[in-house]
Amino acid sequence: MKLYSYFRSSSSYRLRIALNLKGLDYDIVPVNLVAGDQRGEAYRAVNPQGLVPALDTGSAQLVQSTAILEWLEEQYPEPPLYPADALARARVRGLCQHIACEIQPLNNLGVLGYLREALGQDEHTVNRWYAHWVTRGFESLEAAAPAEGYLGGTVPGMAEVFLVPQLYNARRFAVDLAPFPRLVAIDARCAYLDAFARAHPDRQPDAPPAHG
Ligand SMILES: N[C@@H](CCC(=O)N[C@@H](CS)C(=O)NCC(=O)O)C(=O)O
Repeated sequence: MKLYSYFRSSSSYRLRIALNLKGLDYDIVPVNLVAGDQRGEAYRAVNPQGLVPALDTGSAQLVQSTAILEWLEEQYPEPPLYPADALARARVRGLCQHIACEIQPLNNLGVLGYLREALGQDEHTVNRWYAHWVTRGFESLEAAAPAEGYLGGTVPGMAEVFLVPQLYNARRFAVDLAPFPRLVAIDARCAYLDAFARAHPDRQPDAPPAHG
C-alpha cells in the first residue's frame, strides 16, 4: 500500500498509527503541503479533494482519513481498534468524531491560511483561534478520559489514533495542556509503543533533519 502523507499532518498521522497497529506494510509518498503540492495536478489525480491523506490500496485510491480507517478495520480486523461491546464502540466513535469534526477542521492549514491571507489576521489572532477550538474540544475529551488505561479501555485503539496526533499539533501551537492531565498521560503511555513511535512526525521520510 502507498500512503500519501505529510509528516506534520494530523490526519496522515492517524493513518500511520493505525497501519502500524495493524502490522501492515506501506510506503510513504510525501505530499509537501507547505509547497502546495496538495493543490497540484499530479496529486489532484490521486485526491481531487486536495487534502492528505490518501491511501492507494493497490487496487483503489481512498480518501478521507475516517473513511480509510473504517475500511482498514473492516479489511484487516486484527487487532481490532474498537472495543468489542457495541455501546463502548459507539462511545469511542463519538470521541473520534469529536476530534475529526469539531476540532481538526477548524484548525487545518487551509483554514489558518484563510484567516491570515484573506481575512488579514495576524499570527497572535490565528494562534488564539487555534487554541480556542483545541481547548474547547479537549475539555470534553478530558472529562471522558479515565485515570488509567486508554479512552476505549485497557488497550490503545481508535480513540488514541485520533487523540495523539491532535495533541502533537496542540503542542506545536503552544496550547496550554496543563488542564488536560488525563489526555497527556494517555499520550505518554502511547509514546512508549512502537506503533505510535514509528508514526511520529519526526520519524517520517519527509521530516527535515534534526537540528544540532
Ligand atoms: N477530513 C479530512 C481532513 C484532511 C485534512 O485537513 N488534511 C490537511 C492536513 S491534516 C490538509 O491536507 N491540508 C491541506 C490544505 O488545507 O491545503 C481527513 O480526515 O482526511
